Amino acid sequence: VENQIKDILKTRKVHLTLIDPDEQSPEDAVKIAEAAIKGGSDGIMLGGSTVGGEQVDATSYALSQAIDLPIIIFPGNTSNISKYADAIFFMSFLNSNNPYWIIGAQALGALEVKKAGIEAIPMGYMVVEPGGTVGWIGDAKLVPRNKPKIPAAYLMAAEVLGMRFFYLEAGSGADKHIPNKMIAYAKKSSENMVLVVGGGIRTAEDAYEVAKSGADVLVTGTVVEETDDVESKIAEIVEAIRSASE
Ligand code: 1GP
Repeated sequence: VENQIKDILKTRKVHLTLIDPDEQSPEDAVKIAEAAIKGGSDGIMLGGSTVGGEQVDATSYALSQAIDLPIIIFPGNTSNISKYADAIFFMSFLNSNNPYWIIGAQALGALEVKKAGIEAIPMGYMVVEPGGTVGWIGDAKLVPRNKPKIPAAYLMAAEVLGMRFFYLEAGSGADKHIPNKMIAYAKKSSENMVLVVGGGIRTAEDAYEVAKSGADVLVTGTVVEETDDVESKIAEIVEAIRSASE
């Protein structure tokens, strides 16, 4: 999955659709995923701050039967592991005040990830104001929006520690996406890290700005929950990302 993403990045930026298995049945998640893929999304991320393992497993299974594009778990906790997914973002919540989210959950989950036999992609995860549910649950020391250089420092540390992806998160449903300047500093701080940006990307304009500022991978979740026409909404966002890739 990592190589697949990196291959696409040679020519253009990537869009991933985040589905929270807590929000709908596995059958409905399949419908959303199929529509998002028709709209041009490059893969499906599965996760949420409060979702349980059974729902993640059942939705991963249903998706694995129906779609060919990567299914990537975006774990909210140690129970969010499924052998039916293709990969897991194995993340450390770098700006949490609680060591559980930095390394404790990872230690508790590592054996299950190995047993599931899915690809683990090492990722630094950083939550910026407003931070939403994940900021609250994860005891985050939220990055102030007017301090654009802070995530760049963490990204460089993550790279030196051997991580290959870095996720800048504003929180699901945030009223504003990550500030453009913050994305730009993070992107400039490393040539090799894959920069993932999510939270609050709702319109084609948002997506264009985030992509132009330097995001490699853009994640949207809330938009598919808010629209009746997933395919057109994702197509609009994907088109903006593609035009920012040129
Ligand atoms: C949340 O970054 C993702 O973890 C997506 O956020 O729901 O605001 O698109 P949205």
